[in-house]
Amino acid sequence: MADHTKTNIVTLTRHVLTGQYKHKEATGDLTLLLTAVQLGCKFVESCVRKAALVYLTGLANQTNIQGEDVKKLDVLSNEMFVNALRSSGKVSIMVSEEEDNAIIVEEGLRGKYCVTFDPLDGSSNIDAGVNVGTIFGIYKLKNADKADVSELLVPGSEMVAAGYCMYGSSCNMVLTTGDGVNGYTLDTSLGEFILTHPNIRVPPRGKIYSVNEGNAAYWDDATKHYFDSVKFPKDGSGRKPYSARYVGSMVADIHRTLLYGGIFAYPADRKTAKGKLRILYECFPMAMIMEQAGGLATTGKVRMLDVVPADIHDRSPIFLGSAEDVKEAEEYFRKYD
Ligand code: AHM
Ligand code: MG
Repeated sequence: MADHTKTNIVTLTRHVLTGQYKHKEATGDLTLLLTAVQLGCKFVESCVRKAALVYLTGLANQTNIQGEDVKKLDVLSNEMFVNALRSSGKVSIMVSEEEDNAIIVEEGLRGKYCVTFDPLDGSSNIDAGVNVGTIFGIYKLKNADKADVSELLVPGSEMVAAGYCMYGSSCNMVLTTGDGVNGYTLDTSLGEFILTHPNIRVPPRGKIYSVNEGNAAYWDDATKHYFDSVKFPKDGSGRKPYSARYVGSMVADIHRTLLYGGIFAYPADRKTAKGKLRILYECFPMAMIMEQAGGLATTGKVRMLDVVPADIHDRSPIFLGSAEDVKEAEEYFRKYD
């Protein structure tokens, strides 16, 4: 419930607009684009809350209680984002985890931005009520007339904004427009994201590691020795073993890492040469957020945001979180390369 005694609340839209006023050349287009992103997130939030009730979970083509076909939640979420972004008039190209090809917006509705997104990341967790999320990255087109997908095959450092929304015990949006990281919580009675976590900074070192340890049999030496080092600190090092936490939903694992510190990783292994996570709508946005919050993100060997994806669904190994923890992981890759 909204606190109706407070009359000067800072909404996400107000906050982003205030930031834009600092730039004389700002047109407000990014704010309008973010309004479309917010709408998509509010829609997904409302669907996730109702999922079990209206049989949105499980397989597509199920019928609901009225006998109507019900779309799977990730299909529905994708359609919502595509429609909201297209009709904003601010986007020319979209890349979604749910679509094999990039979506090129028809002429007349095109704007100067490209958006990459995973509308419902961690969707395999939905049936168990575990946190899921939406992840997005935003780029400014260099050549707005052409709307060429090659504009997205560039280093992640070219992004102008990135964020995620976590659908958990509350609905939290975390956003960076390249000037730090802020967190907003959805006030469902107002239907607005309210600034609740201004200027998030990831602690320089954490006490938690987060990785799917079920893949350990396939890890390379660097990955194996690094995680051994956090679990079995050397005698006399004065360090304690780290705690393990792994939700299996990237948004939830990153959100915890951002607030509490530590390291999250999805490494490459002998089964998956490039790891599992997709560069454009999983690795890059999270890497930008982590760096903007004072943390680091690496493939193990190079800065994540320096990677150039080979195609729109390309994957990369990733280690990100507290700066000191990530630097340590990189040392193991230098040592065992
Ligand atoms: P998805 O996009 O198919 O949902 O997969 C991405 C998810 C991430 O949220 C999470 O970090 C990872 O897959 C977990 O994978 P695993 O089950 O292999 O540990
Ligand atoms: Mg995903």
